[in-house]
Amino acid sequence: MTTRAGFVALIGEPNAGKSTLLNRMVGAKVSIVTHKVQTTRARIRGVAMEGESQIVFVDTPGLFRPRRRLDRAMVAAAWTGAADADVIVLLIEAHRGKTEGVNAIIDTLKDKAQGRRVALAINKIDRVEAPVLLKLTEEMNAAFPFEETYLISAEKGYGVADLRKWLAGAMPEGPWLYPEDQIADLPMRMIAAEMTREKLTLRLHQELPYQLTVETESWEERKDGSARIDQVVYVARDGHKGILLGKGGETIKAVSKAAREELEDFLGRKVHLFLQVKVRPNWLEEAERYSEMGLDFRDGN
Ligand SMILES: Nc1nc2c(ncn2[C@@H]2O[C@H](COP(=O)(O)OP(=O)(O)OP(=O)(O)O)[C@@H](O)[C@H]2O)c(=O)[nH]1
Ligand SMILES: [Mg+2]
Repeated sequence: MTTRAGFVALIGEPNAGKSTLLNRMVGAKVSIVTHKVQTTRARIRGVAMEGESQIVFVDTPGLFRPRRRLDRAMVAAAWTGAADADVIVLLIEAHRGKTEGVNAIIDTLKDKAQGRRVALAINKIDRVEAPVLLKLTEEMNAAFPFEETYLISAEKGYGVADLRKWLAGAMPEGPWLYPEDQIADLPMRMIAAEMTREKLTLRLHQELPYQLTVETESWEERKDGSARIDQVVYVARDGHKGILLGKGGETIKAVSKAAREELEDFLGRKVHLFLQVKVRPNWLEEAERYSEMGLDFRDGN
């Protein structure tokens, strides 16, 4: 039996649907998804099996022009993910087409993709008519020599099986990298923190989701089979703490309930989740916050 195994980096602009695609490929929600840009902050790996191939998908933060240290560290993490991969899949949005942001990514790809196989996935095809796709496929392939182009809807599942089959064949021969039944390569405490950050991002407006971070402080297994999880939400300002708590604490309560329900689903058992909000004016400049997120602090320089 010839087994294959390798890494596939999913790159693209923020909101392209990278995390949605990773989750679909893996068959479980291991990477958080929101309708807002810059949801994913670090490289998140999900493992999928296809025949004798093991495909390790690497979800990456969206590529954009970074302003803050955190943004720079995120963008650096995305390009490192691409550099380490056997195959790179560039995701773009069908309805937005070949944007300035996509052009900038293609320019960098020309430098960084040397010798690596690169495929294009035009995502969200459920949002456009067929002729748009034809034109976009031509335009994109004129700009970069993609080995393959797939038209997909990560959300609805269209075209995903074909992409997966091609990727399986494109993986180098070699032993599997993870046990066959493993789907993610992320500590549970971090998945749990991400779930809470997703619920916060969905509920809070404007800049606030970008000004906070969530960390799991302790995880205690209880005799009755349940888990007690304590998390801290770091915010930069007093005012943000007030908004997060909401009137009579109703916002944080709702977030906590939604996160707990998802965690219970994921773990298949009861969870007691406790959230504490701490004001930490300088958290965006603290190395420890970055390592907790799985980012390299120095990349932000
Ligand atoms: N209509 C449609 N929406 C999609 C599709 N795939 C993803 N979405 C939506 O697009 C939004 C962004 O999806 P994500 O998976 O979070 O995108 P991302 O590329 O990981 O974004 P960042 O982590 O911010 O870089 C979410 O609201 C998804 O539900 C699709 O095929 N069709
Ligand atoms: Mg994402």
